Amino acid sequence: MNTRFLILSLFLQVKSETYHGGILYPRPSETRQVVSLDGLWNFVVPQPNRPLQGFDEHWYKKNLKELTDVEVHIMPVPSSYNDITTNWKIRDHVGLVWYDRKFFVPKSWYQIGRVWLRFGSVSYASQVWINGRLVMGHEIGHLPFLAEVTDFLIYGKENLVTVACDNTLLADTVPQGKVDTLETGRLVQTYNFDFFNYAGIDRPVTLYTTPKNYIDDITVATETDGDVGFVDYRISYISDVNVTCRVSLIDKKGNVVAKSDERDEPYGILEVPKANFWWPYLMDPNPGYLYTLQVELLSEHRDLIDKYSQPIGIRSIAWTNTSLLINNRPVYLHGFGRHEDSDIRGKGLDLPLIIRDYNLIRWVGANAYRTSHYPYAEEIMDLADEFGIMIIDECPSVDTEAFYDSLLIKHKNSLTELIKRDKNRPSVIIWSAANEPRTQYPQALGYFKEVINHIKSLDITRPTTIVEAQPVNSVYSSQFVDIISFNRYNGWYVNGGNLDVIPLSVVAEATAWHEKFNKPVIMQEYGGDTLEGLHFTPDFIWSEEYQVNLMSKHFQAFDQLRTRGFFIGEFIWNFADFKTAQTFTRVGGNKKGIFTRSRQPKASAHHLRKRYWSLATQLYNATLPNDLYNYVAPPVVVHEEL
Ligand code: GCB
Repeated sequence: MNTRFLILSLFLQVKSETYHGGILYPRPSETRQVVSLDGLWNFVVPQPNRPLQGFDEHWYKKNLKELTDVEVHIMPVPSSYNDITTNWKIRDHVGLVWYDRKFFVPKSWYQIGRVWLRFGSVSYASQVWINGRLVMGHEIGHLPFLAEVTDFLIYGKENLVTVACDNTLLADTVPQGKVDTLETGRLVQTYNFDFFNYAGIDRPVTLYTTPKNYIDDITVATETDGDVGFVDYRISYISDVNVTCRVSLIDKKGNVVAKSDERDEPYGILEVPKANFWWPYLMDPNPGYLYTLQVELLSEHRDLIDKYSQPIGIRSIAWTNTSLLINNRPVYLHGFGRHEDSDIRGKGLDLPLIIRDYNLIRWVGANAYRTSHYPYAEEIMDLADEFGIMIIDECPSVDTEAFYDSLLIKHKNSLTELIKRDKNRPSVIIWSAANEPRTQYPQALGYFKEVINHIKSLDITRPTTIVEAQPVNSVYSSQFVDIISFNRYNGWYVNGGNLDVIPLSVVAEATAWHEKFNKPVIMQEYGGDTLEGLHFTPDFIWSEEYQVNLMSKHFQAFDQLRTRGFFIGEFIWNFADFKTAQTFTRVGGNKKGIFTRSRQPKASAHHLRKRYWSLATQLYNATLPNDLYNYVAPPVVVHEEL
């Protein structure tokens, strides 16, 4: 079986059904109802030598539970399926898997208007049927997709939803991968990126209603001038009757602070005197201030047709060739590269984990992170908005090594979908087009010119970056971006065991990037694997002491660079240990976390905490937490000589 066929078999048939309108997060309102389809689904892997068994036997027209020649598992949604069972063949499976579940649709929804089915993400490609009829397909994981299912449902009765999910990564998928066949005939997925290729229905599934005439999308851009905020909005709607759009901006106390004029057009600018700006964490005592933009679609007689409430923050972003400014103040980014990753659930959305992560992020005094190496769940992004954590929002392009036209189309699609999803988020301050592509190849020039132009055609309010691993003099891409990002593992992959070289190397490289491209520079990744509980003094590679000292040497470099005026951020790799593919270079995964995979601090976390809080005190006058330094002895009292 040619594995290319797996993905192609899915997508040739479905392009036309995919919804190309807005992708607003499902929120209940006076005119909308939301029902979760999360829970326990049935799950089946086809027989090993029959990858298309489900299609051949029309599983989408059957209850998976009733199949007899395959094992039917119970699978939690949302979750990656890989680590849930005890079967390595499921963990390492390549190709299609099938999910289904029944759900009830109330009779009252008949003629309610429209009913929609939305997936927060399915990794990587999927097709969806309702009651045996194909409703949509989607390629690219980590991004939401939806379809109207009004005419597919049986009202007042039980319905069946079936999902075929394909995790195959090939030369023209985002991200890229390769499928090989072992001597035994088993397929194996290989890829260059350094995280486990988790798959499945890993984010929430929702069924929701809108009226027949409905608000389809909202686009907001904000500006500041003195203490006045400006909210530029554009509403798109679908309606077969004449409508107007009433827009109101509501503060946290419920007061309407601005509203559209009497014409109620679907676009306009709201002016907010004495606005509460959205400030990053630690830059203001009340970071992450969010207003609600309430949008109402009204009939000619001013009756309410549809209503949607969008959280927004008022802030400005500007950038120069040396700095990045939020609300006209230069910011210095101190944070992490991260992953959506945890034991058992893989990349599955897990609210306790997310809250724990944000508690640790704030405890450590970070003000930013990058969604390395794919878009994170909307629920995670909502909390970044709310806590004032600045986000470098990365699309799922990671370690691309060959640049094809067909890949370029999909890469651009992933950015279209990402920007459509995250354009209104105040936390998103930079778009990252890719992580570590092989930009030393001449084909990268035309490819990334198009990618960056594409981002600019969708959003000019935020700067762009590409996270580079190639040396400064060999890249064909950095001239197109607004901000230079580079990754370098000094003291680890380069000069492992030789920490003393770090300050010199980091200062020299960051300076070279700035001198060549005349743009602000961020170090997006540095770090070293560290086995929790391994101690050596003097420090030795893999020990907690080594990680702490590796960081200190980088801090010295960063502090020198900060005085030069163009260095705008430091991101340690990684927030927490995470799972990778099986290889002899990884002991149970990547251990560069400053927290363990179960989110407990290594010595490095305490060390980083002292630095990030000192930065926040120096830069923004933040008050240090009183448990930052341990009691050692009373302050020294100097007795004057009599
Ligand atoms: C990198 C990659 C990241 C890896 C990291 C490492 O440059 O961007 O995905 O996990 O190195 O630890 O090797």
